[in-house]
Amino acid sequence: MTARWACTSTRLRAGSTRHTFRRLWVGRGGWPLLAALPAVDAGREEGAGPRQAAGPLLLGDPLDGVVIERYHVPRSCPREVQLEDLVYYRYNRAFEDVERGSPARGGTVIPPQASLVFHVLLIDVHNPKDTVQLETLELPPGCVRRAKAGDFMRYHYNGSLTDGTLFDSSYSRNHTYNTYIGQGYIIPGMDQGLQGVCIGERRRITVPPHLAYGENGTGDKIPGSAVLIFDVHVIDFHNPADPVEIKTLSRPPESCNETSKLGDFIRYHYNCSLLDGTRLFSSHDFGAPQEATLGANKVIEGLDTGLQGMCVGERRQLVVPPHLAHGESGARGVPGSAVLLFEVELVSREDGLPTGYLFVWHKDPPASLFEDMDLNKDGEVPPEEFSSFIKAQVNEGKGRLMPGQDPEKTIGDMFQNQDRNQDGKITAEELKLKSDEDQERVHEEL
Ligand SMILES: [Ca+2]
Ligand SMILES: [Ca+2]
Repeated sequence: MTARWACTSTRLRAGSTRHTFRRLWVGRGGWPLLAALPAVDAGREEGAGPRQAAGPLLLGDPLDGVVIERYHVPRSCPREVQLEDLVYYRYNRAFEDVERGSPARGGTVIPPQASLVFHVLLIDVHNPKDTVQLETLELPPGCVRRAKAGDFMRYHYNGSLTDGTLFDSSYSRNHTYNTYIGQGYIIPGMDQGLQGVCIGERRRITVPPHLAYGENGTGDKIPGSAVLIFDVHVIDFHNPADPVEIKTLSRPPESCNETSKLGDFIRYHYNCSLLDGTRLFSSHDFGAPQEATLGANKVIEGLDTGLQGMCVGERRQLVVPPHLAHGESGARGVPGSAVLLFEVELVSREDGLPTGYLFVWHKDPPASLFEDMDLNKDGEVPPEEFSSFIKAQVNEGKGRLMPGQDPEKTIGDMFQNQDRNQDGKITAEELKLKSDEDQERVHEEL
């Protein structure tokens, strides 16, 4: 028969022996409640459940005539004493004078026919057969993903003993605890207890000693055979195999023919936060969209991926795991191993140029390139002539400059590249197209 130790106040007066009266306290709580003894609430009378568990502890069977009153039960009572449990308790004992019927405390000699009154405070209870107990304290709405073995988790926790003594807290260190779960890096009870949590969930995990620090305990704060209670707040978790998670929030009404791709120069707005809602960065703080060339290692890998395939005007939500963001060490304002949440909006998109190119022709370059550049036909091309020529090509739609940089700077860089002896002018011998240079280099290598 299963012992039934309900988590409510219980007063038991059983049997025919009128003078036998016992008080047993069950549940978990603190000493001061003993002072409440005289104020037993007889109105909370319940069934005869406690006797099965009380017998082996204090009195032995049979229990006929034992009166048990539960005069305090803690609000949270996840674990009730059952047969074969190992219990830790404190007690006070008093006598009841049978003849006079009035309690007499103290003394070491137990008179004949005395009734014994025990006030019992249960400190701890566990059973080698116990498993981890889970209690969800808060579950965020819309949880679709639950943690599994092999996930890497960041969480805060308060760890306490069953009497409420706090033995450890991540909050005191002002830093989440970060670990893989289900792989033996933490005590088995936590490895088990953290599985199945949602991001943002608050969960109470009660760990029996054989899944924690066993009979010996650890340090000076966790005694032997202690049941541990962890109140956990999961900040985020991810798996090292996670890709960027992409969710389109809205698309422009008209369909777009071209979407963003590697090499494109794009402008985009973004808001970046942690999964617990902590706001980190926003392009709106700078009053202008962020600019980037996709695939040019200018943004984190997760954005390089998550910003591809977008129509101009599209809005997306991106969940970026740390191995595609700022990694284990984090960055300024970004905690190590943090999962990042982005909301991005593509503002504009232009085809980029091949790597290393500052300017490309849309068709073949003019056959008489140097002559075309040398506007006054004196055999030399100074910066002014060069700049006028390139701008004319762009204006006539014959070629285009590298996007995302001040055109004057780009043209200046092009001039520097061509003026090989750095005398401030380009000669016919100096002028070379990059495609020809690349061609020559390939030949040399061959
Ligand atoms: Ca000239
Ligand atoms: Ca020169």
